[in-house]
Amino acid sequence: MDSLIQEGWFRETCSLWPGQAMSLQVEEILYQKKSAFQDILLFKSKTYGNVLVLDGVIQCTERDEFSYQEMIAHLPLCCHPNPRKVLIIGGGDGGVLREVVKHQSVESVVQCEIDEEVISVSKKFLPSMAVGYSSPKLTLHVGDGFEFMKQNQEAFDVIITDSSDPVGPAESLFKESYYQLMKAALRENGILCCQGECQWLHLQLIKEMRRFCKSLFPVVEYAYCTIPTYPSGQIGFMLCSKTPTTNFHEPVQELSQEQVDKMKLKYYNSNIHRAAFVLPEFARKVLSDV
Ligand code: SPM
Repeated sequence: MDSLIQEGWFRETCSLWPGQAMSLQVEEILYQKKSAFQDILLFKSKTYGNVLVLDGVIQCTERDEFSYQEMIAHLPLCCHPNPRKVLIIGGGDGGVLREVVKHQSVESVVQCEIDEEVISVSKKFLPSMAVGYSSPKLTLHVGDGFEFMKQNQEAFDVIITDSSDPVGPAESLFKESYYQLMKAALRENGILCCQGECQWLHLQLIKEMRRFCKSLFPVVEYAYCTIPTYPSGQIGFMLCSKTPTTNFHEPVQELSQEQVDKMKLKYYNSNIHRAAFVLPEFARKVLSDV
């Protein structure tokens, strides 16, 4: 892990984005340890606040995390007519949970995170994200998402998978068998939203995921948001619905400006929801083939 930081700069390299690297200037290393599942690094950066890194890859920074966390939560929740029971797989920093519990209709949330160590460092060093852990709506399950879903069929209105990338522990979360499990764990009119990688870097992976999702669900869409500290400045979301009439482009719950302000949203609003599904031509062409 030491080689990740050299001459005061953290550098993020990975085989998933060959030939490019994101660097952040480090002020102080706050935590560095190998858990049972992964290498965990938490450092204070010069301009992006505290930064969580798992296996050498940036998961969130205090400065820009809100775009990803708000979008992965509110895109599916605002497309479901009455989301009451939500399952979050992963998301150990707590940011997605923080967003999900803002919805009044949501009565209960189960968060299933495999690495307890990520939860505890986030509570200590990322309090603005981990704030969700204090919600009375939450049941926290430390364990494997696959096993949890096998035992909880037709139980959830919305499932959100906030995972790391498809190398190492999260690889299986980008496979058809995982989506089959989510389908079985969703209620009849359920919706899912998963970390869906970046159109600039992983278009073929996204295409393959879209292909198998379409064999499982009547409605499948890909959306994206901007975020400076993920590779190429963007990340996407795979959304699937069990209801053929779902139109992901048009939120069924339109948020008024008053609601946006009350929910303290900094990225999501109903217009950015609509815009998130409009793809640049190079991606639209490849994905519309499927
Ligand atoms: N709650 C925040 C956890 C972040 N989960 C997604 C992390 C993805 C990091 N890599 C992005 C690479 C995009 N190609």
